[in-house]
Amino acid sequence: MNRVLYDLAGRDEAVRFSPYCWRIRMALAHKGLDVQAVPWRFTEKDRIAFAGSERVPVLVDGEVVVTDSMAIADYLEQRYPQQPLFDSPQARAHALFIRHWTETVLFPQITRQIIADLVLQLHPMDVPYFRSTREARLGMTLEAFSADREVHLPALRASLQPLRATLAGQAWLGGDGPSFADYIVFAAFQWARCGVGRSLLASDDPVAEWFERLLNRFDGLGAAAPCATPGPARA
Ligand SMILES: N[C@@H](CCC(=O)N[C@@H](CS)C(=O)NCC(=O)O)C(=O)O
Repeated sequence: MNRVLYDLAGRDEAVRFSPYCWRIRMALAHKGLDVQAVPWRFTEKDRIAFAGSERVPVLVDGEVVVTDSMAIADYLEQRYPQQPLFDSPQARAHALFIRHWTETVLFPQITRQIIADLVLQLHPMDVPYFRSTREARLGMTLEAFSADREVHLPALRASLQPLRATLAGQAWLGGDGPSFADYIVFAAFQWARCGVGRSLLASDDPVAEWFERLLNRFDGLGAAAPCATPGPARA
């Protein structure tokens, strides 16, 4: 069956960094499903208009079109019940907490760390759109928002304590094996790793060891993904 994922790309179309799309790349691999991850840029709204969405991920699975990472995970779970992403209704409910923690606690801190570098990696056609929408949201320039990022890095790392404490007692957020909750948090760090070529984790942090294990899952899907090299992107 023809399965396509519209996947956010940088100036270099091989560099894929969306924290929402990475959840789905991992979820598809978890279920052993192949996908063609086609590059999409922020301003190519017309290319996904058929899906009624202005955002990616958009999954086209044969005749079925699904948007929104959580809805895609639910669809995959129902359509391909093998190798569950959630295991139980409770696990799905807990994954929702992880999703909101990731999006409301982690994302803003990661944004501060990476956004001024990320804009350098975008396709030139995306830059004015990205800058104007994000600067309006932040109320300042990307550079001003990121200026004292080093000062804020310890707070980001400290905020990972719930994750660190959980992983001290079990190998994965999902318990004995990774679940969609693991992929949600993994994808947030893959955003920084692929988008700007930086790890935000201290090398001696057990969270870094967990991240490494996820990078190496599925024949190294995450580890093999092309990443931006810090600094302005080459054409
Ligand atoms: N709630 C959505 C959010 C998806 C989302 O925001 N995707 C970003 C890429 S990381 C996007 O497509 N943004 C388009 C834009 O900002 O115009 C999900 O979970 O899939």
